[in-house]
Amino acid sequence: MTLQNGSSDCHINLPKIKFTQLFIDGQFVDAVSGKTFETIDPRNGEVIAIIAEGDKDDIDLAVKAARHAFDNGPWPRFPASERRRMMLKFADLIDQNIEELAALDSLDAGKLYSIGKLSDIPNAAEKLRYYAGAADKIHGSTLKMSGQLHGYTLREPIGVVGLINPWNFPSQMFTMKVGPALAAGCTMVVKPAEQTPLSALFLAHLAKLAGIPDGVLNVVTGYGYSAGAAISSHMDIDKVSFTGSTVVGRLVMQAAAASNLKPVTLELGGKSPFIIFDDVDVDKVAALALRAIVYNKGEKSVLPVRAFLFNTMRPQVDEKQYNKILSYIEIGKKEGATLLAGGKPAANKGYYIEPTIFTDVTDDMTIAKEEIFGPVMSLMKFKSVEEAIKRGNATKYGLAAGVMTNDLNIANTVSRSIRAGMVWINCYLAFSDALPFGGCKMSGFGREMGMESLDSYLQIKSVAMPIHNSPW
Ligand code: TXE
Repeated sequence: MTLQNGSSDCHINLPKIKFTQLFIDGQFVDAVSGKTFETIDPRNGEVIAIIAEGDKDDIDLAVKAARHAFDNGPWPRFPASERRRMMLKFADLIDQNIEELAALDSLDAGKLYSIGKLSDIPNAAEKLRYYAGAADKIHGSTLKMSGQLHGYTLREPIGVVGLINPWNFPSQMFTMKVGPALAAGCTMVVKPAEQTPLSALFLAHLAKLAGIPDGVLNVVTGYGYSAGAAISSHMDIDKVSFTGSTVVGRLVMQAAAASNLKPVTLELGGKSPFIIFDDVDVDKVAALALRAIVYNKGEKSVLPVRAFLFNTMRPQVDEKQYNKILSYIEIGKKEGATLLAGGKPAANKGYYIEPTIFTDVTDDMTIAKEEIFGPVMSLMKFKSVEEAIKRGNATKYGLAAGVMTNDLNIANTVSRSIRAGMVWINCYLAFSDALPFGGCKMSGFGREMGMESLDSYLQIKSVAMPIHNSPW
């Protein structure tokens, strides 16, 4: 069999789906309720596989396993070099299974197989390597105290963590959260998005092959309102890292506060401005904007949705997302924006939408304010640096921004004035595992990637003691 409808995907072999059950305490098991759900191929709306539908009872079991592994198991007690060794092995196993993982994400999320093979999956392995390298470099400080005392800090794993992921980068988001959690010595329960459960289960299998002890990494597939909510409200989970919509991020934070006051990291939606000044090469900007807006089919919160142009077509992840994007396009037309290109379904089956550009978009229009999360871009004109900054900031979100100019003063002024967690100057979508990523305002708080993410899985313990061995 071959994958259908995808330009570069036409001749890849469909992988046999090996793992469809929950992964708890090192075993693949059915949901306690016995319930299942279908995972759908967005190219054609057909069922790929039937997956175990975990809910609160399964989260309880997974947390119990993770708690036991944290309190009694070897993972947090290993020399850090041992954690590093297993994480590196896990990364090597990802590389060895690159084709299967790329095919699973391509099937489940409608991603381009070739991009998965060249970028998503190697990057997923690299994230583990980055944090594996940090595992044995976690240390506190020694401090001088007053009197005959000295103090020092220990940086200890925060405990059992809940990791809730969206569907746009299934394998990469998995290791982006699992990597720092493993390096810190935490144990965890991962809930992948219901649209894309396949690669998470396969990755859990690879973690076991790498020697990561049972109970350290558990994966519960299922829906957000049940399995996801059970994570954020769990009394025995010590931290939640969530990536997804702003609406759900708020629910996660409320549940975390109402239960055991667990800290949360929220990486939410965005409405990123791409500010282009007239001193730059127009062809270069068009090429960059084209690459940026079709990147991952517009399913990326940092995309420069208030600016420029396009190409390669991929399906949106599911019918809900597809209908949502089409309804935003209708709203844009009704509110008076001019449809310059696209705007329609791009195939008679599957969830394909034409890359779409609006002009004559004003700041008060819905398409200028709300995150569409699809290949839709609005072009807006400005007359001064001040106006560009003011309008760039006229959004409730603050995830990312871009500025194109050859004037260093303007580049520095804009990058410092835009309220966003990430600013690209004369480039776009330039990422590094070392560069912390996350937002401000309603794009959330806390950072993924970089040492900042590792810090969020550690807590500081201060210890004080007399310098001489005598009671103080
Ligand atoms: O997100 P949801 P969806 C944004 C983007 C997009 C929107 C919708 O704006 O249009 O999210 O995507 C789980 N308690 N981003 O529908 O619903 C859910 O099962 C706990 C931005 O996928 O937020 C899934 O695992 N968890 C983003 C995860 O949360 C719950 C990337 C995300 O689902 C839950 C993707 C609940 N009550 C989407 N309800 C980025 N920043 O890159 C759902 N979930």
